[in-house]
Amino acid sequence: MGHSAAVWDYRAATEVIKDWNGTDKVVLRNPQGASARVSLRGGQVTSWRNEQGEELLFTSSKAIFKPPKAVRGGIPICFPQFGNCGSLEQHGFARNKIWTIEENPPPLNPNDSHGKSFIDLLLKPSEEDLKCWPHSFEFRLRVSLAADGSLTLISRVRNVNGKAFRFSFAYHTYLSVSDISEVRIEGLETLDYLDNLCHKQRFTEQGDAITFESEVDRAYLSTPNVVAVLDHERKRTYVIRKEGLPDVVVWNPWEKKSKSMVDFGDDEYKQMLCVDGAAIEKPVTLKPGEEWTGRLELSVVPSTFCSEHFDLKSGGF
Ligand code: TA6
Repeated sequence: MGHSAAVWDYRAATEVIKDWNGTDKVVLRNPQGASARVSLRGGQVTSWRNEQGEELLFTSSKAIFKPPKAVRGGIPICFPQFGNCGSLEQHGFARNKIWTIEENPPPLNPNDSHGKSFIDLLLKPSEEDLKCWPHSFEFRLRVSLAADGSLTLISRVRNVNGKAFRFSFAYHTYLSVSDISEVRIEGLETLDYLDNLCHKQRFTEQGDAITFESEVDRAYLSTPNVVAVLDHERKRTYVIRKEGLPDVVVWNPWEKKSKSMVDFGDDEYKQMLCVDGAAIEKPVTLKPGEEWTGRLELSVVPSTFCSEHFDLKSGGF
């Protein structure tokens, strides 16, 4: 009789620790050795490592881990406002709030838990928040790590208010790359974008894949649900799948802007690229009792595998 494979206890693979400044942080692990870390400060994923222990997300060596400054790296959550397009602080307040762990959230699709290590976080507005954004909401965030090492973030925003409200949103994803000049993005060709370096003027992306040789700060509109970021030097491709997030923000501060940011190293722009699943152009409107879901799945495949087998249009292998 064959030996039964030891069953991996996913609950045990979810551990809550305190980080160096006393903030609770959740560590997720999978049987193959991959891991992810989620800080309760901002519900921010601060680390995502593959089976070899290699860090897949960028965090600046100059990142400031003291509130109110948001941590420069990982995946900050921009809510209820993206950027400075509104009356709130840049990128909203959610990334600066302490979230709580929710033991029994309303159920998700069983596939979102089966064979995954996961944690459920909850954010509700404080009295202070309601003064600057007078809308009662419940923001549920599930972060999960699958057996294949892929990382999924599922945001559910419920309007528990008496009247409708609108918000914009982004998963501000700092990808770690080998050399920005060796990176290309596939899936955004020929799409319109709002250029944040040109007063949000609207342009249409020319040619084929996007490459980088200067500062880029754009919101691509009505994008496909799958985008690929190819890092040639590392022979690695980030596959970004998303739902409920029609836009994609692409940001690299390049040299000059890097020097102007206190929490960013002068040359660090060479090792990072932000590619954010977002809902910006058409803010999400929720009537009382309604709920919005924004889903982001990040996976990594060897570039060779990707170009031979991956069809962006179908989003499948
Ligand atoms: O995502 C692009 C962007 O809005 C840029 O304009 C840049 O400001 C970046 O976000 C970082 O914002 P932060 O508030 O984290 O400094």
